[in-house]
Amino acid sequence: MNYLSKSMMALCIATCLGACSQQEQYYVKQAIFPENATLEQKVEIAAHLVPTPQQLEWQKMELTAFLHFGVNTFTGREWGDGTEDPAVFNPTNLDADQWVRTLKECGFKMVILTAKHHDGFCLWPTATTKHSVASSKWKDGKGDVVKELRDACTKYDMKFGVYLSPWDRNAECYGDSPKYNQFFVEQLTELLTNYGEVHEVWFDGANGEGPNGKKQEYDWTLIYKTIHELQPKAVTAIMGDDVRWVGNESGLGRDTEWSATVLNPGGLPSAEAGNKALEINAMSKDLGSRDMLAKAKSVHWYPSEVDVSIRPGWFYHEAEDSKVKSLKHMVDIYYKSVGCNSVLLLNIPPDCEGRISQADETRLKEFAVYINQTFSNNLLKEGNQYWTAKGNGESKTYDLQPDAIFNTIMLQEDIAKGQRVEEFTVEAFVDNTWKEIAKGTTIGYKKLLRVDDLKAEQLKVTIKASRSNANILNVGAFYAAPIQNMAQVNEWNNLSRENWKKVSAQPLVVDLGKKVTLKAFTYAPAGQQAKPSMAFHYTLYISNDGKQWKEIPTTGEFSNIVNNPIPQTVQFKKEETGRFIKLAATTPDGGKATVELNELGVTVVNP
Ligand code: FUL
Repeated sequence: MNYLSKSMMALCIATCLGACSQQEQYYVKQAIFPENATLEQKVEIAAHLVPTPQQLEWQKMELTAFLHFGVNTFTGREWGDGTEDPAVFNPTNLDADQWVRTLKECGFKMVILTAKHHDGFCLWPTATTKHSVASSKWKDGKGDVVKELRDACTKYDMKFGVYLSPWDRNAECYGDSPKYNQFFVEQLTELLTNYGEVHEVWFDGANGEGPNGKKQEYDWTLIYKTIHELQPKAVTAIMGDDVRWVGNESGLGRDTEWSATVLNPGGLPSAEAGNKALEINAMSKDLGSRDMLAKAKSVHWYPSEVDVSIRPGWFYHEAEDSKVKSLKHMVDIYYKSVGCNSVLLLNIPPDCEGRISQADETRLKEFAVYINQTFSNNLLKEGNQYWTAKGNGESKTYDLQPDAIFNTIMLQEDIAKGQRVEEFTVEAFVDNTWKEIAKGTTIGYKKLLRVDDLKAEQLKVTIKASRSNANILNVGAFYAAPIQNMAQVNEWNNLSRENWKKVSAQPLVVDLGKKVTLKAFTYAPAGQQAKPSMAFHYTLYISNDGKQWKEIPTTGEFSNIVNNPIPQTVQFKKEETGRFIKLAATTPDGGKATVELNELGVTVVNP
């Protein structure tokens, strides 16, 4: 059976999911509307469109990681032109174990590597071209980055994906369509046969050859058939037909984000024609409203993936070490991706050594701690009671933990039964009255809403409009601590933290980015809140090279910090010069204290 006839079968699958008295018809992945279907019929079909098991599993991952690595890492470019000498690829200390270990610790569930970017250089020793690691100096041409990553993923039980750029600026046959299709499918076959299970195959849509460049007609039918035969459980992304590009590289999902969308997925000419007729593409604002359903001939489960880099570029460039996104920016991205019915695909590019750089690792860890701390404590009682709501204004009330302050609301639909909610409100019971505190349109897999800090007895969720009954899986209320802007310069820190690097956590060693003359330093517990891991007794050291340390004479104690955790500034007896500082501190109980970069300030001469 060929791939197309298999997918046609998927259309006809009718199932009863969960406990239902009446047989309901569900459509897996796509449904073609009957001719002359009314809008109501189309809406009913869209409401019963469900993901494939692998699309559902993919959505639940929430956090996935991209690794852009290749010749660009060494040339400083973002797009190589294919003329690069393979000898430039020479990581001095490639450590795939460190990549995956770090990502695992930070909550990521899958890693996708640029096995080949637009420059055509292959990170595995392919038989299809000499333009690969086999011609590089790295490991005398005997290395295989894809294998090293695969082995680390197996070790850490991490899902594994490959990015294989359809656009190839090195391959001579690129543009000779049948020849290149064969070449590309051979590359794909190597990747999908020699490296165990592959969970996501990522095909970029970029092609910058321009009007006078080579025009390649891709054989998407053959490409998809190859994937379905070799890795039937993999999802295919972007030019693939399981996972949709959100439409920007800034980390921004839509407030109204439908996974049941009228965008025709994949690269087949029929899909392109369908989208042209609807005048839409992945960047369009509206991909699933009733207006769009009215115009469309079909509806597709094609959920959004938000791809964004932790740095300005996709590849590592040393000059961008100081431009790693701030914690605040990363958390905003989390709310606008995972919190907007999308999966976040965050790019963390390995450096010239072949490691995740210190600056990125530090930020990832801060991000993971923040997300864990925020979402590990649901302040709502019994938020996980399954609720089937009629979309005509039906409400459900939830009790909050007494005295709990919250500022984030989470709503989740049971998307195994489709995405249905079109409009909802959230009210809080404060001072004996119900007050609307949030409202929105779609929910989907997960919706996160920010509200002002609030203490309330109860929350009420109302489903004002829904396509068929809404299936609410989970509701939550959480407290997200305020985040200080790392770059912030204020009265207790006059040296921008943009160029700081955390060299070690315990004791806290900080590279201030340049040699400075210090007059004072400040410890400011985050959120001005006491916690058991905070610093109480300490010794402060200074150094020019991070190796030879000089102790700075101080009182050695943050007095009364537990009862009054406000910023404490320690003036030095005389000015001290250096680039590194080390704070070795113990907690009020005598354990090792943890001080974060944003809890430390310095007062320097001529900042
Ligand atoms: C883009 C590419 O051109 C970038 O280099 C990067 O790979 C990004 C994820 O997709 O379209």
